[in-house]
Amino acid sequence: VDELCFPSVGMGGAAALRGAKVTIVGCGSVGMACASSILATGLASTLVFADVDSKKMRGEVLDFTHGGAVRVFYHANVKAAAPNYDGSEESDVIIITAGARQRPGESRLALVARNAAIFRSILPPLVSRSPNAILIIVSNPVDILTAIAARISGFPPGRVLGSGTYLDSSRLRVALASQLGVAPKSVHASILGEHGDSSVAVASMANVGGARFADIKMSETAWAALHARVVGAAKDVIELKGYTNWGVGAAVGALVGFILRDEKRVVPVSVSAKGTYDIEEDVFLSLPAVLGRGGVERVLRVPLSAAEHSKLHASAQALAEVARSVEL
Ligand code: 6V0
Repeated sequence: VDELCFPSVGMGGAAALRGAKVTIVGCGSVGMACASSILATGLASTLVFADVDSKKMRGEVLDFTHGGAVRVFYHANVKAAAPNYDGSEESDVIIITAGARQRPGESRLALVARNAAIFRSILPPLVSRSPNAILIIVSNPVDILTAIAARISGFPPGRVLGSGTYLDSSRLRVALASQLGVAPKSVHASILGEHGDSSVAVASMANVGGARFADIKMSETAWAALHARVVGAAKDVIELKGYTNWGVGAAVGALVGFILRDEKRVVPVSVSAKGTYDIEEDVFLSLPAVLGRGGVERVLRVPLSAAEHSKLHASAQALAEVARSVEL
């Protein structure tokens, strides 16, 4: 059944035959939005949920299972992991959304100590059960926690990535597209650096259907205002509904698809940045990365303007400062 239901195009090895196994740690609003969009890819044959709140986790498993007869993409087996993470063995991808949620008005960086402690407890049992997995970190502050996850897991840097500014870039593309009256997919624009206040909206790379941003004649002020709106977008949603989940869930589902289909898609995600773009700090932040079955297979060096380059460095320094205050 798996072979019929789960296309093997572009997938390598055992995962091609059995469909992939994906574990999601954290059955909150973000984890479940990720689950829904991963199931929609049709690439996972097994989806494992884990959460300290075992009652909620079992409820989510049951709820997802009920869709099995009516939604083709729910053919995946959705299961709950044991408290010690038994059941998550041999996962191809592990997504971490566990953690404390950003409170209204709270900066992402203020969450760091609370979530770092959670990572120290959950990662060792997870990685010992799935030593070949690719880790995708979503919990905030995502860049700091991705660095912590890389350190704790001992995985090579390419197998640990953070969802980073892929979501921010989507927000930017959607905003630009609505201003220009074109489809977001026809807008190519990236936000690099920290998923947060020091991010860099890269105007020099932006283009719409091939027409460069410079040719669209958007002023620098208008670009800066757009970037500020994107940086504040999460706050807007949190003020309205208390949390964000669907946008990030869609972004993470797409990332999982790029990896499992071995797409070699170039997207901004949080990667080990030291040694690239002349960054000297030992930090993770978002850079254009080639995603495939090996995780982050390469980081692309794109030409940045002098101002963008220096903003990226400021972002690295801001993250390094926070990292120093946390015991990695
Ligand atoms: P939530 O709805 O409170 O869910 C968090 C879940 O984690 C809860 O079900 C908890 O029980 C569970 N949890 C807590 N501790 C543990 C543990 N030790 N082991 C297993 N599970 C645990 O939060 P929500 O889902 O809204 O957000 C989760 C995280 O994602 C937060 O850190 C957010 O700040 C972060 N986000 C990251 C985004 C990004 O773009 N990177 C976007 C939105 C939210």
